[in-house]
Amino acid sequence: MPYTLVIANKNYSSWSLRPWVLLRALGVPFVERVERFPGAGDEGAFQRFSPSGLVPVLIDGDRAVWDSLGITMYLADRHPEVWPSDEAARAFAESAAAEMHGGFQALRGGCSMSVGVRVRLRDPSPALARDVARLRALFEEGLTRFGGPWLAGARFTAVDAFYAPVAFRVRTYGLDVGGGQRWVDAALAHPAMKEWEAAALAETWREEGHEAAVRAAGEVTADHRAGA
Ligand SMILES: N[C@@H](CCC(=O)N[C@@H](CS)C(=O)NCC(=O)O)C(=O)O
Repeated sequence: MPYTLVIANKNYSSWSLRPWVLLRALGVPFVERVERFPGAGDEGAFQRFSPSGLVPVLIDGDRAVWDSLGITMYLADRHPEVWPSDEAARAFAESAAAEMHGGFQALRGGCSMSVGVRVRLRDPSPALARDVARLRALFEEGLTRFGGPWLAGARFTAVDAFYAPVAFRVRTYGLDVGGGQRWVDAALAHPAMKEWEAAALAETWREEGHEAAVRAAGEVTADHRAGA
């Protein structure tokens, strides 16, 4: 039986994108199940299938594995290509993925993922500017040390999956990641990212919390989603 990956709306769900793009990029078969973000009055809806009440969740037989990091660790035990094989590249990839998982709060809060929308940011906070500067340094380091086109070398691995939502954010909000733009362009052109983007653009359902977060960040200059 292939894995089942439970995710939320592709336009918004940055955490869902990580294991989804990892599995697709590695060619690991899985069945996708999309659950819409719960609306007002239905807040606990994801608790019906997710131990944490959040997505993504990977279902493997009678086992539910949750959290994008937990899922990545679980997959790495079964698919060695999840991380780079070179030790130095692997140390960089694991550290950078952990940093993304636990950090970049200003980026997450101030530049909510909305794949189909373009925004002119208003007054980026000093904390957001620090996060963007850190992204630039991290991307440039990975590309320089391991030769690209991916963050830890010639193969797309879990570190690229962890930063995949950032590629969409960089485009949506016009963030300047310097030499890291080379990775952003490669990520946005990857067939798995293109597939995710096409599905995100086809979604007509809107979730007001995410929409409000995007409007709060700046002026919406374009919306490429169906029905917009
Ligand atoms: N640390 C978790 C975060 C997961 C998360 O926040 N998921 C969001 C969707 S992107 C969610 O399920 N939200 C539903 C809710 O808050 O009701 C992970 O890495 O998977």
